[in-house]
Amino acid sequence: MTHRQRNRQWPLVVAALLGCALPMPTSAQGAVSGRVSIVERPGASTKDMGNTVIYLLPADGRSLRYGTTKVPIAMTGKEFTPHVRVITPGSAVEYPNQDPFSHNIFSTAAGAAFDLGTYPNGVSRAATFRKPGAFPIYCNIHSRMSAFVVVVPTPYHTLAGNDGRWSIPGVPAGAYELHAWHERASEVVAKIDVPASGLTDLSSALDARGFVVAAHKNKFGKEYTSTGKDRY
Ligand SMILES: [Cu+2]
Repeated sequence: MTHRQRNRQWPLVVAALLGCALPMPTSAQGAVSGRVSIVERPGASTKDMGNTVIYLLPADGRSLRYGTTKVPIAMTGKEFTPHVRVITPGSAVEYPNQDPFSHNIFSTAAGAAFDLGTYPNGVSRAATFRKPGAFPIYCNIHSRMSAFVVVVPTPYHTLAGNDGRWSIPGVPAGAYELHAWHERASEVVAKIDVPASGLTDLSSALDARGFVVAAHKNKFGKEYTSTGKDRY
């Protein structure tokens, strides 16, 4: 260990002794954080807060640089896990089949259509998303399986926690649009000015009172039949 490396560890030691957490390392970029809530129908409670996507876009419409990733959405127990992924254009989502029976993952969404075919346990296939948007993902065998891949052209994105809290680190100072997306609500957008020190305690409220569950078609654009051996 060099002298320089040892010195860097001192703040960690001090933090451990004091029993406190160190702030994230920052330059001229701060964290932007807040809390989202969902307005539900009377008597209903929110159980899917963690499926809320939060992202920032420059208010002046300029393009941002971002990297690409490959992330999984597993099929397990006839469900997609996690239910929502947020990625950047050019990123891929792979769908490992962890069920003891086959699935056929597809999307017919404009700008993101794909069909991975039918494949069994232990196999994983992937599809790349090129365009921004919120794309529903389905299984052609099990009509109740659904997921969303939300593609945003910004590195400043995150999912809210189950308590609605979210934080996006390393946001350069500037004017942004703060977007909050949830599958059961219309997207909410607010203008924010982020100083170099970051911004906290932002709040967004999504309105899910108008949401109705709508049946979707299979990959052929037809109704699902209930004659399959894996039917519900
Ligand atoms: Cu399936």
